[in-house]
Amino acid sequence: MSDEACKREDRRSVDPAAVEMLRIADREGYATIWERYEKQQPQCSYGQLGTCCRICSMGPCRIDPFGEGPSHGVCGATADTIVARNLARMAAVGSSSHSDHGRKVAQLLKAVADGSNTDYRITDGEKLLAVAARLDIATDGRSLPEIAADVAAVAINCFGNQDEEPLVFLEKYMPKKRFERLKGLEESLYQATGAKIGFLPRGIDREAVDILHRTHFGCDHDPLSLVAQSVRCSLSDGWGGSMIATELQDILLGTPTIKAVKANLGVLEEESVNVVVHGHEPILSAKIVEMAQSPECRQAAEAVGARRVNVVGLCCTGNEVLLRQGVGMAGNESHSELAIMTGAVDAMVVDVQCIYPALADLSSCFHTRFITTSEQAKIPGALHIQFDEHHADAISSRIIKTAIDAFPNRNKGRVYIPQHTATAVVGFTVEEILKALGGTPQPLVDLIVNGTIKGIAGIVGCNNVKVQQDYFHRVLTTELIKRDILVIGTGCWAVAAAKAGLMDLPAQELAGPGLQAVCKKLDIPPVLHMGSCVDCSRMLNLAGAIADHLGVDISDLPLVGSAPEWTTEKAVAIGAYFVGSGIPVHLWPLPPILGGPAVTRILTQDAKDVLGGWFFVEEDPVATAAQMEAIIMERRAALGI
Ligand code: SF4
Ligand code: MSK
Repeated sequence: MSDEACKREDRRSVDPAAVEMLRIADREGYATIWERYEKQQPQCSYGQLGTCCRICSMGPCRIDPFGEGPSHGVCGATADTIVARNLARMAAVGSSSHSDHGRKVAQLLKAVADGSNTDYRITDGEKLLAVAARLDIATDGRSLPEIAADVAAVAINCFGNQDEEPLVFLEKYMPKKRFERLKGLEESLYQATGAKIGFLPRGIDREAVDILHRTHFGCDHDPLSLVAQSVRCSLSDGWGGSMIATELQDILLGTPTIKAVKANLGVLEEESVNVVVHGHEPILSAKIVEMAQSPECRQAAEAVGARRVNVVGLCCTGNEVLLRQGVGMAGNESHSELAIMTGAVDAMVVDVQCIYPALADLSSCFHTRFITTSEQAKIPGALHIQFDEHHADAISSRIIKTAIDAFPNRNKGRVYIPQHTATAVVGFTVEEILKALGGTPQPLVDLIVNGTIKGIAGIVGCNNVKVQQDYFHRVLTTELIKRDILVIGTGCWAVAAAKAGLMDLPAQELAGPGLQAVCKKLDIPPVLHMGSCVDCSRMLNLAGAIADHLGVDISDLPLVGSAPEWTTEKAVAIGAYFVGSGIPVHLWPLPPILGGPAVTRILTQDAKDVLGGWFFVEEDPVATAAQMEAIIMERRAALGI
């Protein structure tokens, strides 16, 4: 079924596999996010505009920005204060989610280095040496565990750093010009106002706690100060927590390489025990993939009449094992319920983030074991098998055994797997991109300078029930490559692009003549999968490599970002650290800031001059592509290219 046919067919999703499953959901009466969304209508317009506050017990207070009601909360807070405080809290939660993920990876690296964890090992020694070099850690004549211990110590210290100096990871990874610009900005604002407004993060934990403190009742009410801290905290995620997660996961689990994989619900196998891994942290899921291939698991699966244990991914945990281990991708966020409805999932194993609590109830309608594993993400109705990385082998074996035990209970008459998969060529880490270019960014720079490629668009983010699933992702991506703009990205967007065939080599034909010729020469698709949400740090590193190579700031480069179909607070943090890094960012659906005119002006206009990056919103994907192209052309003109 073509996209257009799907669009007519079902306003909920443009994905043909989803359309088939939604027909089953309608027939059988399974509740879905779409149905629950309908039941929530009309949603609160104060919430949509960001003007409701329940920070203290004199509230909740709400302000109608159209002048119909009170103009101030009980304490006197304005709409802008309320909007800015809510935004800051979103940025703090999003940053904390990514960064706490990074913390666990740093602790694991420490344990592997000191020998207290033997279930994991240093898989990519070359990457360890590269990270150590970046952090100015001595490597000559030292063993890998010794170097890893130092890398882990620097990373762990970034979380709890108590002094006023900028975060070490940020200082070592951020391009010089961007670092100096943010430092200069702090100084000039201090000289102009006499007040401290910081943009360079100090400690990762500290910046999030700072937001919790300053948004407490009776603290920071200044929209500019609150927005600046939101950016600072988000920068501690992008160049700190997420960077640590990506770099150290590569050391422990291996840096992804380019490979071809399959994406969509058709990766489930009727004759196999299907285990779906879902969430964000690959420390457990990588083990599950490894264990599923062991002779014991294979024999146990055969003993219950299954062909094998087939591990597939969802969301960002899926992206992690997709890129490193070539595991099939069952889908993005909105596919999670649909996967269970196939009746072919024997276990869905979740770690943290982006997991609908509804999955527990839905699983109980089937034989599916819904297994939570993190103390930070427990869900009533789930089977909880506590993960502990010190016993990772044993726990992952137990999880697979649970799935195998569930297989005989499968009602074969209820199994329906939509036969849709697309091939995707994935694994475009900075290392792989540079390798394809001959080891230096120069060929890419040349292609951009001579206009063969106009610029680069980074797309991130989720599925959102307010947008037809994958529609914005597909149309925007197709429109951009048509305009000779290379598209890179992560997260659920990457899954959408993979499912749509946009990451397969035939998609080269959809690209404009310049991009098409380059992709054909390099034998790559025009749309590059760079990983999971924390791997947005890879996009920062690519931007940084090009900027440093040219001796310019990131904000000078023809780069632009988008988070169409965004859902989570993590997307707010990603958008804010892109903006803080000098990259303009498109958002859809509307962020909850429009009730604060000053906040809206700061983020959509003032930020352009101050940071070089800013937010803009647009509902139509074709119009969005046109605006993104216009930004790229404006930057090209400013560079004189
Ligand atoms: Fe209302 Fe002010 Fe309390 Fe918010 S902090 S709930 S605006 S009184
Ligand atoms: S999983 S943050 S829904 S991209 Fe990273 Fe997808 Fe968005 Fe979660």
